[in-house]
Amino acid sequence: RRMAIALREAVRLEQITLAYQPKVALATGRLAGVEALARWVLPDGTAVPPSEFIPLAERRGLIGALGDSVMDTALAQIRAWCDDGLPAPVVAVNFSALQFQRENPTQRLALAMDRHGVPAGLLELELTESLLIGDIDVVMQSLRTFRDLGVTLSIDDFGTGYSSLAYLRRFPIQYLKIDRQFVSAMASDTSACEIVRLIVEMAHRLNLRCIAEGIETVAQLELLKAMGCDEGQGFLLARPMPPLAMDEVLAGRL
Ligand code: G
Ligand code: G
Ligand code: NA
Ligand code: MN
Repeated sequence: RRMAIALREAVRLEQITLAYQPKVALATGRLAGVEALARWVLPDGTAVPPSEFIPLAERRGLIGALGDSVMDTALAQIRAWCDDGLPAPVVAVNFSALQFQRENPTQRLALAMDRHGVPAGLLELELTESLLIGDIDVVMQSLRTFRDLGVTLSIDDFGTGYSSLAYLRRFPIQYLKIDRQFVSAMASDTSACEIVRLIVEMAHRLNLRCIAEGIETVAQLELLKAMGCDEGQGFLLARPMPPLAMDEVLAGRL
């Protein structure tokens, strides 16, 4: 309860910041994009993990305001990279299912992109399986509008939950993120390895790109390359980093 009040205050004071984690094209090793990850550091220096404050925000009706703040920060960052002459990467923002239940989620996003002068091609939304809760038609309409705007849509944590395959058929997505649990197990567990192989193959047959998240070892990386997985993300490749460190990565890429 006290946490909820503190979180509301932190959102209002714009104390929720973003860290950026690179996504790497596995065939070339080049930067393919970044994921924006929300960070909350209390005045006493304690970092509250997003795995705590995102669900808290969802329970307490704060995810709308938090989501707006995250989006605004991400778009301002893209603008700043462009203004600084850096090669702005596609930025993937996590988008909670509850954000679809608000009034006009698509118009809200379109206005925010306009306000920052950010082209939709530089924005990606990472969606989770919980998307299927609530009114499917409303979600579907929003997804189509996002697509029409030119925003990339991806399914996060693919393979977990209960309806992943239904998503592929019904939603206009471009990108699958293979859940970390399969990636971490793949070098030691044959079935995890075969599941990853099948997801990669299925993604390609459906004309989707795929990315493996949570890559921590060279063995995992080599297996994923051999399978033809398009992109990778994980501590082995790069950790989430503050904006200034990301500036340096982008500058080095010039
Ligand atoms: O940043 P990791 O370091 O701990 O993130 C933990 C979880 O929080 C992940 O599932 C991630 O998708 C989610 N998350 C991080 N930032 C955001 C955000 O801005 N919005 C939403 N909805 N989820 C986020
Ligand atoms: O659910 P989502 O995929 O958005 O989660 C992103 C989370 O995964 C972030 O908390 C990020 O810090 C974390 N993460 C990124 N790379 C790795 C990794 O290689 N290993 C582990 N354990 N977590 C990672
Ligand atoms: Na994510
Ligand atoms: Mn994920």
